[in-house]
Amino acid sequence: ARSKMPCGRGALIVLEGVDRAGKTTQCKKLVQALIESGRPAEMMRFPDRTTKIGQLISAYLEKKSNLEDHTVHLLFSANRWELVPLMREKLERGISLVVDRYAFSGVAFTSAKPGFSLEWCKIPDVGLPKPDLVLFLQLHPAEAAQRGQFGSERYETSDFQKIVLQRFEHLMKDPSLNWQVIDAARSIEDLHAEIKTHSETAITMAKKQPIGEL
Ligand code: T5A
Ligand code: NA
Repeated sequence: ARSKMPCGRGALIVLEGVDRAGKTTQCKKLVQALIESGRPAEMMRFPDRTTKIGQLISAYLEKKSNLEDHTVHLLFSANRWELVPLMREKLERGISLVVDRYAFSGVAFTSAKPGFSLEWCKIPDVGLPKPDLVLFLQLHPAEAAQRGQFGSERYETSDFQKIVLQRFEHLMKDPSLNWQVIDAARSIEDLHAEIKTHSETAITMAKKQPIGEL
């Protein structure tokens, strides 16, 4: 019988960063490059706006609906949990997942609101598959501003984004996670080269280890 995991499991690679740091651009390029080099890979993004929960979140972000702050935090987490069976299945089949935002965005954004502690914000995501690599695309707010005006979605104000960045900087101190900070002020190609190198290392390492938990 054929082995279920002929070449080991895939790696869970997460891209995080402030708005307009280039996460989506880099996720797409990374998946393409990994596939071209013979490493099976797929992209995912959170929030995944296509599910029923994702549609509630999308309406909230578009300001078409209002949701209580704790409630929307739990919906963002539920949106990750509902994808966990699919994520595990793909990882176990040897497919690496390149994920555009994950639990760290969840914690950074909600804890930037008044009255929310980092500790409370982390709890709903405890037990999610643990990323093998978290790439943080670091971009100064002034540089981000040069990439166009803020959109009309919720959270797209520079004051809020500054607090979000502080929360991310705190999360990056967690030594149990493999954070790599990438200077996102450089060209798309320069960023891509660095991201690809880190990802190839993570994919090699992940083959020898079980999937961890947050
Ligand atoms: N959220 C999310 C929560 O509150 N809780 C949660 O749990 C989660 C998961 C989702 C919102 O929800 C919040 C966070 C967010 O507020 P989204 O749909 O992920 O938002 O956000 P988007 O608006 O799609 O993405 P961003 O604004 O964050 O942008 P990206 O993906 O970082 O950047 P990208 O690649 O789209 O590029 C932005 C622009 O810059 C250019 C691109 O061409 C594009 O025009 N660019 C560059 N320009 C110069 N140099 C480079 N190196 C460049 N790279 C890209
Ligand atoms: Na994006």
